[in-house]
Amino acid sequence: MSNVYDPKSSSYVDRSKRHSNGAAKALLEVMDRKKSNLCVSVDVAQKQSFLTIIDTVGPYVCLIKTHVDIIEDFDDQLLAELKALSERHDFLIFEDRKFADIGNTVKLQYAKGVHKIANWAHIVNAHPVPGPSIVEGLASVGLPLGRGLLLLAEMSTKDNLATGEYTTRAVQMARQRPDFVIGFIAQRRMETIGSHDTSHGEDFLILTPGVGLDVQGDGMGQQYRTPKHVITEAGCDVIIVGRGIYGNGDDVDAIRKQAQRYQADGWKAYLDRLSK
Ligand code: BMP
Repeated sequence: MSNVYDPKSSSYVDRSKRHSNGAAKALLEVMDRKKSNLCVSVDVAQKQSFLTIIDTVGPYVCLIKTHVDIIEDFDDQLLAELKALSERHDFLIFEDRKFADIGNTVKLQYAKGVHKIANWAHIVNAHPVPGPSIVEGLASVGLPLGRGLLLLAEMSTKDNLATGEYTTRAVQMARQRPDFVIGFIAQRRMETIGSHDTSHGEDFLILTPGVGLDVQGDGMGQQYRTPKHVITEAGCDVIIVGRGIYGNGDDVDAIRKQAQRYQADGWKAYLDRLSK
């Protein structure tokens, strides 16, 4: 059928109009505006290093991914500076918290504690393992603030358990809350999973970790694919890159060059996909 909607062949900006969730819309719009489908995952333990990397890669990314619990000298000033950088460089913030508990607990973890994640993260993610109640708990905090949630439907690591029926159930959970669940952490598109009818125009954001241009793994189970494989071939939307950008030391010129390289490569892969 030629009129079946396919997110893979639609532009990011056209797709932004299909999303009602504010965070999904904003992400697709910034991707189009900055010509970037690059998310940098800033997994470092010192506040100064964290902020320096973000300030350096900021112009080239649509999204910054954080693991805020890694930071040893965390304070509220760090959050103020992170927010200021997000406004100056025009990117969204994704806290990779991987919530995985009962609704009541995740609600507290999202809104409270030292980090008060809901106050500053436009997007968070959750493991679907507890079932739909995890989404309900998080939505009760995030929806009033205009936030979005990603479910981990697949993982990038060798021999991970998020496959088959587990992935299908994750997609079914997302379909129950399209106002809040904006997509997945996954390795390929998810719309055809558990449903052969894509004509109703389903559109999920697929954010994909395990991306690297120079190495295939990290010796600890991580598996890397190239932007071409992830974006052009598998049809994912956002490449998540961590050590591929800053793994060779603190030199800001080297970090900037790597961010520019991944941005260019990811965008070319997207244009190649659209022209197919
Ligand atoms: P790196 O590019 O340095 O391997 O970092 C990948 C990042 O993506 C890490 O922050 C990790 O927590 C995250 N991630 C992953 O690698 N695989 C997954 O399946 C899900 C993730 O969130």
